Amino acid sequence: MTEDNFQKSSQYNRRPLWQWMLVLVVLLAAIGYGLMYYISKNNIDVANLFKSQQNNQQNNQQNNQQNNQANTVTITMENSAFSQPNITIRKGTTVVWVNNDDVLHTVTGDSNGPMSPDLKKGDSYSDTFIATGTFSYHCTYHPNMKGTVTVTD
Ligand SMILES: [Cu+2]
Repeated sequence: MTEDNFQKSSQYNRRPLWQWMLVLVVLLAAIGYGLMYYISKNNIDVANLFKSQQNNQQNNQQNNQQNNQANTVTITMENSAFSQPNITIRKGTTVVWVNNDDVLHTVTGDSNGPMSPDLKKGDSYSDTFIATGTFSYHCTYHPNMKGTVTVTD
């Protein structure tokens, strides 16, 4: 073996390591690129998934708020009239009557149902309806002030 050949041979011997490094770098680059491509491609789905989860949470919150709002109905008494004289509600709903008039009003069930004290301006009276049925009521001071609450399951 000449010196030249030896150098070539040693070069040749060294080369696999360098090649290994190159292969490793190329492999890592390929894996990295593939991974990034995979992530970037899936990221849209992941982002949408996250977004839709957020939307679901927001929807749930909105639904809860709506349910909370739906569980309370406010009826104002203005110009000697009930703002919503006839309402239909689900069992468990709370109805709040608020007197916005300068005169006294009451919420008095015709036979059963709500039975408020005298309500002066700004006063409110609430009743949670746990039994189904139709409850008609009136104001003891103003016989024309009438209303009904229909409670369904
Ligand atoms: Cu009245």
